[in-house]
Amino acid sequence: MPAATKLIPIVKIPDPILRQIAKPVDEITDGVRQLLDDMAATMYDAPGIGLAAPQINVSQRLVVIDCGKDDAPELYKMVNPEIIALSEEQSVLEEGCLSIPDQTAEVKRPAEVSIRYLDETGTTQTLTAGGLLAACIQHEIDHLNGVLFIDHISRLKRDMITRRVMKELRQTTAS
Ligand code: GNR
Ligand code: NI
Repeated sequence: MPAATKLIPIVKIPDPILRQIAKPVDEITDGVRQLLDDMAATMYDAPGIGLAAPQINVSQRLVVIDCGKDDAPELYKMVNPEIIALSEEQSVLEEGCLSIPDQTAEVKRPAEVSIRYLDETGTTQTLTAGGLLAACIQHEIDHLNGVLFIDHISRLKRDMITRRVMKELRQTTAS
């Protein structure tokens, strides 16, 4: 019988785990499936439309995404996702990140992406996406490579966002 899901605290910048390259998962065990379910519960609770394992302090190549509507959820659980194609066409979307609380910026990325990944049964899946799902997939795979959305914007905007988050952090941890 599967264990109940649990909510896991989300790691924020400047935690160094967010800058590490996450390790490929070599066997999809019940523990991995439990982690994916806990990640989904944590993502919905936040709420967010995606979550990568480094954000819950696990340096493994696991991602959950749901860009569906509230009344039509569309949950993807991905193990070892890999980009296999990116469109020439770019598009700009407003992004946020649960690890960079309360900050957003416009990010330009390829408009369409194709990926390959293993689902929770170990079956290889391929997926081609555009729109918000394409941006979210690229944002989550970036997390597995230690990359954050602020790395895709100007240094001025990045420094502004980083400074705001650090200030908030100081104020909420002040003794
Ligand atoms: O909740 C999230 N919203 C979002 C909006 C645009 C592009 C990407 C995202 S992912 C983000 C959740 C998160 O931090 N995932 O890593
Ligand atoms: Ni993020």
